[in-house]
Amino acid sequence: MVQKRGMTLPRPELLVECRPAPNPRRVRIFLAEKSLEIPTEQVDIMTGAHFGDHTGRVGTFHVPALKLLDGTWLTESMAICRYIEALVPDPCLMGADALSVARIEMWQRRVEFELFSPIAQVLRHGNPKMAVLEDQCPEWATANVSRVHKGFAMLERRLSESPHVAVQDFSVADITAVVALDFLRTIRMEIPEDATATRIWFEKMGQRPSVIASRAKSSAPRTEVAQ
Ligand SMILES: N[C@@H](CCC(=O)N[C@@H](CS)C(=O)NCC(=O)O)C(=O)O
Repeated sequence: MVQKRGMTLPRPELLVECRPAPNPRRVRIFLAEKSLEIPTEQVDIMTGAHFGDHTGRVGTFHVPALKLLDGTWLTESMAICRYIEALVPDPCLMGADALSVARIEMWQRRVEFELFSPIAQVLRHGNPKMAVLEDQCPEWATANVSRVHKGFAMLERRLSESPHVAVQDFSVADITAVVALDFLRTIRMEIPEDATATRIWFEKMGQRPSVIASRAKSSAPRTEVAQ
């Protein structure tokens, strides 16, 4: 148990994840930034394994899911990160004052909606191997390619004026953006050549130990990833 402002908060006990998938990767990076190690359990979503026992115990089929010592299950990557941030405030990744909290939340959501999600939709609706997870609509995959390009432009504008996505320092918004851009390989797209600020930032992010350690093993087949 962790004592916080007079309350006792249950410690994280287990992270259920799927290593090649991008949402669990966001949580892995977050934990590594906090120097926290939590035992993990893998669920292979590409076989549909998550629709069985995992759903039964967690209450949703999604990964990641964090189990706390009191038996509570937390899902939603950002909810998990929010809990970890409260347990381990340093380094601060979700904002230390009202304005930085709001800015980080705003940029995290913008990157999630305008880039991360469109990339995932291209993969989920465009790659036949993803039919295990999705009632596919190929037109939706195509429509999302142009949304990905708009997302690139949004991020480039932002990184041309700011050293990090949300605030001056590294935050959870950078985590969402770096995971999204790394995930481009699954749809065989790349950061545009002329997105100079994004490329410089991405190169720098790629050197962070948390980002390196969170990579799926290189032996993982390119398409065995899901959002
Ligand atoms: N909003 C959730 C999304 C979680 C999510 O979509 N996870 C993917 C893996 S990256 C998943 O569980 N996919 C299984 C499926 O779609 O059946 C979060 O932020 O954690």
